[in-house]
Amino acid sequence: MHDARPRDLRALGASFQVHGTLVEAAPHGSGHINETYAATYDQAGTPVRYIHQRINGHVFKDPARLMENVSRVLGHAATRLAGRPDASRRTLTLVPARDGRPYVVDADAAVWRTYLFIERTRTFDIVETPAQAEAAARAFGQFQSVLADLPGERLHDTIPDFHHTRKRFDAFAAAVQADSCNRAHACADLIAVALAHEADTDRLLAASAAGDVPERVTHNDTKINNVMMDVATGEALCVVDLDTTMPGLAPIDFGDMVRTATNAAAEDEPDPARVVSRPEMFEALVRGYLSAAGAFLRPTEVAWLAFAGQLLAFEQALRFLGDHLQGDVYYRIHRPGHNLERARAQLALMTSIERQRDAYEAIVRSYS
Ligand code: ADP
Ligand code: GN1
Ligand code: MG
Repeated sequence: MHDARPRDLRALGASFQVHGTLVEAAPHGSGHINETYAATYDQAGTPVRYIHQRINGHVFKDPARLMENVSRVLGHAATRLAGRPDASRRTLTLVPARDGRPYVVDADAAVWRTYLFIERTRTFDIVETPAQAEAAARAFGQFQSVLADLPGERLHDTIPDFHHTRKRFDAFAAAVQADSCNRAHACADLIAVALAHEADTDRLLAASAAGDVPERVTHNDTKINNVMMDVATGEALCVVDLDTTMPGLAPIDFGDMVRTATNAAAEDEPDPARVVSRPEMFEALVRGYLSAAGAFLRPTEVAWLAFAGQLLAFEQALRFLGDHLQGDVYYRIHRPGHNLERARAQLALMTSIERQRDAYEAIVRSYS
């Protein structure tokens, strides 16, 4: 659930170890889950920006454990980057609360955190060039590589079964059955397409159960706007949105890159005819990802890269359409029917990738 109440960012900011006085604060980015604000502080005459972010407590049931994960992951990344030029733009940096904790709990029991604002970067909702796709995929691959030797216990599952496609499918089928908002009739065509693809739900899970695709620490939300690109050099500098960084499967991370970076149109493009998966972007993703992850991936994981995008577009369609049927309780929407449009676009994307499967398999083979 998203409420639209005004936030007291001045009081909130004062509870973190931020110097100076708040000059302005405004909503930032296009994420669907958290509330993100860019806030400018006057620090002895210099404007300095921070990100204040309210964690969505409806989606993340245990924000304190989530922050434990994020702190561990960022601590490890910072150790790896120590001494590198521009290190503080290459990873998120948490600003502690006045009491030393990595977050603050507000009067509504919501959890907030603060990051240094990574300046002179931008994110893309639609990738413009293969070089951008390659750079982003390399960054996500490097992120997995850094986390391969994360010390300590297994990370917490911040959302259990987040990419368990069978459970996603079953939840979707239950939402169709319940039809609690009486919306199923008007989207029967999309429901039929989704239900017809049931066989896809178990394929990667079976490979995982068989031991071909091992559990790793993965990002789990490798949407292309979760990587910040350097405005001057085009380099993919920093991976953000670490709320779902937890145990997962490498092909899932690659699949969400394919879903978001190969699409020629927006994730919520209203005209499905404009939604196509671009093979030149797919090839760039394979090149970039394998340049960083090729060293640790097994051939049995690489074998799933061509199918992964189709699977993630399918999973996302189930999630968007399920949310539409349940009355838009999960994703922030900007207009009535928004989740329905998103679902229609994701099913079009799934079909586009499915049609190009042979070509995508050949591309993966040529790099492995
Ligand atoms: P959500 O879970 O809602 O997607 P994100 O953590 O991805 O939230 O943040 C939303 C957007 O805010 C990102 O896509 C990015 O554009 C921007 N952003 C996040 N963290 C920073 C940061 N430290 N510096 C600059 N911009 C950021
Ligand atoms: C959400 O937080 P954001 O907007 O980067 C969602 C992802 C979906 C994505 C679809 C925690 O990502 O799983 O793939 O929307 N995050 C969560 O755009 O559910
Ligand atoms: Mg995000």
